[in-house]
Amino acid sequence: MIIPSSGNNVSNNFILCPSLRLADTSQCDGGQYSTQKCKYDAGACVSLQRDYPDCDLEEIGNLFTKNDNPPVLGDGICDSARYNTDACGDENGDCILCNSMVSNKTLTGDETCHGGMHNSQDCNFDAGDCDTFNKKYPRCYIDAFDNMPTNEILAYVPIIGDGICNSGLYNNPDCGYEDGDCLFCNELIDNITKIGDGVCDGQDYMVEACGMDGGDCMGCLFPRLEM
Ligand SMILES: [Ca+2]
Ligand SMILES: [Ca+2]
Ligand SMILES: [Ca+2]
Ligand SMILES: [Ca+2]
Repeated sequence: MIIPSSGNNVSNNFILCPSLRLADTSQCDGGQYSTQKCKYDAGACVSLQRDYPDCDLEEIGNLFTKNDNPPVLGDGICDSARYNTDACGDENGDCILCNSMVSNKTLTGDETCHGGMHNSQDCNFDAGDCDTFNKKYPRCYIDAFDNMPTNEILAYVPIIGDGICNSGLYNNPDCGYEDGDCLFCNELIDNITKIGDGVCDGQDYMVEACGMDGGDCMGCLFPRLEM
C-alpha cells in the first residue's frame, strides 16, 4: 500500500473523498476516510498504518458505503467489528477492554444486538448494535456485571430480535420480553422466570421457541457450541 507521509499537503485533490470529516486530522477516521482516495484521512491514519502494517485500511475502508459516522481508530470507543481484529490492534486499542469481557469478539458490531456483557458501556452497547433496542426500551436496564447468565460464560449470548427466547435477562415487560422474542415461548410455559435461570426445566421449556430453556438445556441434547 502506498501511503502519504504525515506531512503531506492536505490540500491535494480530495474530490473523490467525502469531505465531511477531513477538517479534523487529529484522529484516524476509518471507513472510506482511511482509503487512498482520502489520502488515508489526510494523513491522520499514517501512524496507525505503521503500527499495524497488517491492518489493511484500504480494503476495510472500501467495505464501508456510508461515511455518516465513520468508526474512529484510537478514540477509546469500540466502534466496529471490521477493525476489531488482531491485525488492527483491536481497533487501535479501543476494543481491548470489551474483548476481555465477552466470549466472542466478532459479535461486537456485527449489526445484531447481543445482550449480556455485549450490551454494556464498556462495549459501547455492542458497538452500537443495541442502540435501537436501548432507545426503544429505556427502562430495560440490565446490570451486566451482576446479571450475566452463567451460561454466557460458556457460549450462549442473548440475541435481541432473532425470534428465539434466548435468556431470562430480557424476558420481562420493561425489555419488551426480549423485544418480542419471548412472547410465543411465554404462551407455552407456566413460569417465565424459569427461562434462563440456569436449570434445565425440560418438557415445554426445552423447545426452540424458548431457546432450549433460554440456553439452560443446550447441553442436554448436544455439546455446547463454542462461540
Ligand atoms: Ca473507536
Ligand atoms: Ca452484536
Ligand atoms: Ca432472542
Ligand atoms: Ca430453566
